[in-house]
Amino acid sequence: MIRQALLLSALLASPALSAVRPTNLQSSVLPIRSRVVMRPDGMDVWSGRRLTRVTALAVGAVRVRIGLEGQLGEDASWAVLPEARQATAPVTPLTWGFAGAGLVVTVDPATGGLTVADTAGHVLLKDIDAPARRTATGGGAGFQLAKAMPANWRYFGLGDKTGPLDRRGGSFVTWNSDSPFQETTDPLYKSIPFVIPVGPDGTAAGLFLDNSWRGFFDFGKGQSDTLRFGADGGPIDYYVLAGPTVKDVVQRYARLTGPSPLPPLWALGFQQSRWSYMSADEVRGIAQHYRQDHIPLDALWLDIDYQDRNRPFTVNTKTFPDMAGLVSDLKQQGIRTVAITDLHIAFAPNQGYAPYDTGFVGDHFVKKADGVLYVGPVWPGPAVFPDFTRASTRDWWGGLYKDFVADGIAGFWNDMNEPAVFNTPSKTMPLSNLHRIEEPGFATRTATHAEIHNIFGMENSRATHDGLLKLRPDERPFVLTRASFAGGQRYAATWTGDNSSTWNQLRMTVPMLLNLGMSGFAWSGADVGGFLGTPSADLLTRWIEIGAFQPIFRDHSAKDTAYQEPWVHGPVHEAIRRRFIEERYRLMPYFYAVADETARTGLPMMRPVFMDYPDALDTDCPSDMVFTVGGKLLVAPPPQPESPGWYDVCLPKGGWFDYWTGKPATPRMRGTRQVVQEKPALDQLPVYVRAGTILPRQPLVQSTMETPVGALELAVYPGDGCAGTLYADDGHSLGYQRGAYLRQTVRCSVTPTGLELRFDKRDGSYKPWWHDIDVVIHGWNGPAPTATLDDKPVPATADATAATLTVRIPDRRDISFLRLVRTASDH
Ligand code: MIG
Repeated sequence: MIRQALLLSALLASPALSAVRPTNLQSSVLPIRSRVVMRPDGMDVWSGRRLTRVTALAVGAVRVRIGLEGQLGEDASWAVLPEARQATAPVTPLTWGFAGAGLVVTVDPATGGLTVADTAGHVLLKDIDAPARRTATGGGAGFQLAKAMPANWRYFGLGDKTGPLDRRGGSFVTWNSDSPFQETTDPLYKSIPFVIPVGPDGTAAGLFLDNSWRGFFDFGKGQSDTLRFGADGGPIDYYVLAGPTVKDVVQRYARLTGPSPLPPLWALGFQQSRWSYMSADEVRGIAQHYRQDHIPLDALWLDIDYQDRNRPFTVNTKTFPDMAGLVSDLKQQGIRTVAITDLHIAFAPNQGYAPYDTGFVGDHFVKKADGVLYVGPVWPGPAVFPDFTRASTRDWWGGLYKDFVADGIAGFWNDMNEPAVFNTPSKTMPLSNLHRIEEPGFATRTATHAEIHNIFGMENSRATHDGLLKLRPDERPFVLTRASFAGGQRYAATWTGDNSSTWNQLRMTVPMLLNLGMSGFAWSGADVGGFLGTPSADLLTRWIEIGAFQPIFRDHSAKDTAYQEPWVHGPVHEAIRRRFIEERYRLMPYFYAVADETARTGLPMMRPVFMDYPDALDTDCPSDMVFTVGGKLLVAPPPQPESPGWYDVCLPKGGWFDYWTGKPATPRMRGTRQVVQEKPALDQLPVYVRAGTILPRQPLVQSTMETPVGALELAVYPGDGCAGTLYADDGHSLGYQRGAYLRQTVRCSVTPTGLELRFDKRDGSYKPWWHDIDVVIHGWNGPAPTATLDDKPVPATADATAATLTVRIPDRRDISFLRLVRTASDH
C-alpha cells in the first residue's frame, strides 16, 4: 500500500507524464502483473518484486538495470564512461513504454518483458523469457536473460573469439584465460560482452552487458531462436544501442566506452618480435639485417628474456649491458624499442628488488580471503599481483616505468594479465582472493577475484597507460595488452595471443580482428607468421601479405620455434615480403588518416565489407576472409589461403578499381552481384579500391621516422562521392589535441570536359613534410588535358599504358581548385 502510494505520487510529480497517466491508473484496476512508472528520462517497470529501470541516454541507447528483488546494483562501471551514463535523454511517454534516444521501448504488461524497436518500427531486441536466477560458480548470484533471435539476423562482436564472423549458432564464455587457441577454443584472453545484431537489410543495434563476472552468450546454440546471456554474479545492467546502421552502432559504442585513441605513427609500421632475442647483440643484428636488406621496420620487441630472472622492471645486465645505448642506437636507425613488463612482481622480500619492496610498503598486492598476501607461481617463480582496482596502486605501478622511460623505451607490453598463474588447474588466482575497490565513482569495498578477474588485465593496462602519460606528459602512450575488457581500448592496443603457424590460423585472423574492431578494439593484430610452431615459407609469405593490411602488423614467434624474420626462407620469398611491407609504408598517409578517423569516431581501420556496403550482407557472398581498410580498400585473400584455386570475390554495388594495376575492375554479374574471379599466385593479393576514392600515398621510407623524399601522392579513382582525406601531425606527441595537425578533405568530380579536384579548407596548424603533390588520376584515357591550379597552368602527363594522368602541383595551405579540361578536339 505504502509503496503504491509512493509510486503514484512519484508518477504525478513527474513532469513528462500526462499522456501515460491513464494507462498507469488503468494498470491498477486491470488484472495486469506489471506497473509502469514514468520518469523524465525513462521508466521503472515493477513486475512483482522485480524492478526494471530503463533510462534513455544521449549517446543513442537505453540502459536497462534490473533488480530481481527490487534493488538495483551500484551505479558504477569500469567500462562505460561516467559522462555517457549521466547524460540521459528526455523521453516521450507512450502506452506501456516510451520513445527516446532514437529508440522505442515497450513493456509487455503481462510479463514486464521489454521490446526495443527503432523509430522506423524494426524490432531490435525483444525479451522472450523473464530474467531469471541461474546457478553460478564463484559465489555470486547468477542471472540469465533471453532475447528473440529472428531467423535471418546475424550477430557480431564479442571481440576476438574463435569461430565464424557471425556468432549465430555459437556459444561463448566471457572469462579471461591464458589460452593458446585452436579453431574452437573458448574462452580466450579478453572478455568484451558487446554484440551487434544485424538484420538482413542492414538494420543494426548494439547490446552491451556491463558486468565483469564470468558470463556467457548463447547465440541460438541451446535453442535456435533464442539469444541467452548472463553472468555468474553482479548487477543486471545492459545497454541497447540504436543504429540504424552497423557504423552508427559502432560509433555509439565508442561514445559509451571511449574510442581507441590516436596511436603513435610508428605503431602503424612493421614490427618484429620474438620470444626472445636473447641479447643486445642479437637485437642489433636483427636491426642491421633489416637495414641491410632494405626492409622497412619501425619497432623491435624485447620479450621476457631481457630481464634478470624474469623479474619485471629489471634488466639482465650481462646480456643487455647498456639498455639506454641499445635503445638509442636502434632509434638512430629509425627503430623504436618495445619491452615486455608483466604484471606479476617477483615475491622477493629483502633482496633489494624495488618493485616488490615499494609495493609491499605501499600495500599494493592482492590478498587471499584470510587477509594474507597471495603468492602464486609465474615466470619469476613465486609472485605477487598488484591490486589494480585501487587508484593508488595504479599510480604506484605507473611509476615503475620511470627507468625504462628514461632509457628511451617507446612502448610497453602487458602480457599474462588474465592474470595467468602456473601450476593450478584454473590457470588463475583463487576466485576468493580479495581485491580492494578504491576508486573514484565506486563505493569503497572489497570484491572477490570472481568479480574482478575479467577487468584485471584492463586495469593493468590502464595503470601502464596512465603511468606513461604521467612520465611523458606530451607523448602518446603505446601499450599492448593481452587481457582486457570492454572499454580497454582507451588504454591499450591488443593482439589475439598465442596463435599457431598454420594456414587455418592465418584464415582465423580475419574474423578475429574484424570482431575485435567492431567491439571497440580498433588497434589489434595477430602474431604474423603464427606464434606456436614454425611457418612454411609460403605460409609466412601469405601471412605478411595479409598482415600488411591489418591494424597492428607484428611478426612474433615462440621459443623453440625456428626464426621467422622476413629473410629466413631466401631471397625469392624475402623479395615478395619486402614488396608488401613496402606497400604498407607507401599507404601510410591513408592508414594514418583512417587512424585519425578512428580516434574521432571509433570506426575501426579493419572493417567487414558490410560495414560500409550493406549489400555485402547477401548470404551467397561469403565474407569471412574479405575485409576493407577504412572502407575504401577491399582486401580479398583466398578463402582457403593455402589453396591456389580460383575463388569469387563479390564487389559491392558501384565501381571498383584494381589497386595494383590502377585500372577499373571488370566484374561480371552473377544474379544481382558483381563478381570477380581470382586465383592469385603466391606473390599476389587481390586488393580493390572503391571508385570515388582519393587515396593519399607517399614515397617509400624504411621507417615512419624517416622524412619521405619527393611528393605526396593523391591517387584519384573517379566515381560517385569522390573524396579523400589527408591527415598529418608530428606522429608522436599530443600536439594534435592542441591544433598541431593537418586535416583536409579533397573532392573530385568528373565534368563534361574533364575532371575537377576541389580542396576543402585545411584544418589545423601542422606544416606537413611534403612540398609537392602528385595528383594521379586513374582510368584516364587520351592525351593530357589543360591543367590549371587556381587558374594557373600546371604540367600534366598522360600515360596511355597505365591509363593515368599525373599532375604535379606545389603544396599550399590555400589551394582550392585543380581543373583538368580536355582540349576541344578530344571531347
Ligand atoms: O607463457 O613472454 O602470449 O606473446 O611471447 C608465455 C613470453 C608468456 C605469452 C605471450 C607471448 C609471449 C610469451 N608469453
